[in-house]
Amino acid sequence: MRTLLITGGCGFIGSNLVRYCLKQGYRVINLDKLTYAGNLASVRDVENNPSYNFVHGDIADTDLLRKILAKEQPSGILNLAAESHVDRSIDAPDDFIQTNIMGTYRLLKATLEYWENLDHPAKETFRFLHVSTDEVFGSLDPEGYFTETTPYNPRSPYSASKASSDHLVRAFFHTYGLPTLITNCSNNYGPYQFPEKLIPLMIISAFNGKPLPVYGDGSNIRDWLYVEDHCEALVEVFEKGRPGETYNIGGHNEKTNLEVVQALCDLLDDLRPKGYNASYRDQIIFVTDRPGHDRRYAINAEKIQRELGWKPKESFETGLEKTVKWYLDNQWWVKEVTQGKYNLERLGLGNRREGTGK
Ligand code: NAD
Ligand code: TDX
Repeated sequence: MRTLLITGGCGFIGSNLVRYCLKQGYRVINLDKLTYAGNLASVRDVENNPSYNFVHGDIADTDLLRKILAKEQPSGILNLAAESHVDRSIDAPDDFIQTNIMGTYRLLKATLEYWENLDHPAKETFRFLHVSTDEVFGSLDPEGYFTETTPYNPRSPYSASKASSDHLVRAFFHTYGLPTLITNCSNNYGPYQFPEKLIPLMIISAFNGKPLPVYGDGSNIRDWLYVEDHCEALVEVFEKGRPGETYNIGGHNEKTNLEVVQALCDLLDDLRPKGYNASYRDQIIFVTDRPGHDRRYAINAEKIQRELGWKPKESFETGLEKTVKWYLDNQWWVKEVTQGKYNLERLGLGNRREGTGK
């Protein structure tokens, strides 16, 4: 049984990936710092699985990393640990610099030390997969797509920190020969996403009779991918990708934010009708735009389809319906992960910048 070290496995994509890898027959070590976005509730269903082990810790803790690697002898690392919310990076960039840049660097350094001392054939088959975002490429006009050769042009503290980490990963491949892979993925949605992000925030706010705040005029475009499709793509890249390469992952689902929010309202109107001709759409309001709001993201995912045969299974309609039903059925989870941490308030106006910068 091959062992994987997954970092950030108590977050949204990480917890879905932990479940997926266990189903694929891997042994999984989950290293997570349990920030506001990381919750043991998201992996409760696997905590007693004998092939699963949780370690509470930081990817920037070199001593801890050395101990985990020496003890668990993983045949690969999938790095998902990160600060991931653009709005929070506007208010308080420090944690983004610390975890996304310094954390990735320390993880790379400890991994290199471990990999250099591996014997044949473990050394040849070892892989370090760094999970990144399409936001490193910047913002698109109405035409065109991000490809793997699109120049980096990050525009938020979040995307700049992710871009830096991608560069470090590539540097470790070219300089030291560490067998790395990078994936750049579009917006994910699905179960276990922290309710600060657009789709869960709108579902939960709608259901609780709160306003649905659409930034600007709602015409910004995102390319949506169901999280389980992303997990499948990550394992394909991990198992079959060529070291040193980058793979774009996308859902071929470009939607304006207003279209997404309206689709959610229509699903809720069917699943939990308000009655008397009222619609959840009545709760939509337009609010001050996000500072530096990227206009459009859209992924060209031909490379991963051509080379690895991956394409998404879920359509936006089927994925969104599954997601809405999941949030309606799992309100215990929402309560548990938000309690004392987040009250669905507006973030990222940049008017309460925090952090010491030290
Ligand atoms: P998330 O915020 O839901 O989860 C991040 C997890 O990392 C949490 O469990 C948190 O506790 C953990 N973590 C944070 N700092 C840590 C540290 N220093 N050490 C160990 N653990 C730490 O994020 P997500 O949406 O699941 O994203 C996962 C990864 O995928 C990120 O790298 C993100 O940049 C990338 N990504 C996300 C999306 C998306 O739409 N959500 C799209 C493309 C790429
Ligand atoms: O209340 C809101 N109203 C609104 O109009 C929120 C929270 C968001 N938005 C808009 C902003 C974006 O155009 O919706 C869009 C999606 O916003 P987020 O869910 O914050 O995601 P985004 O900023 O696009 O970034 C996401 O996708 C790429 C993830 O958070 C990143 O981690 C990932 O890298």
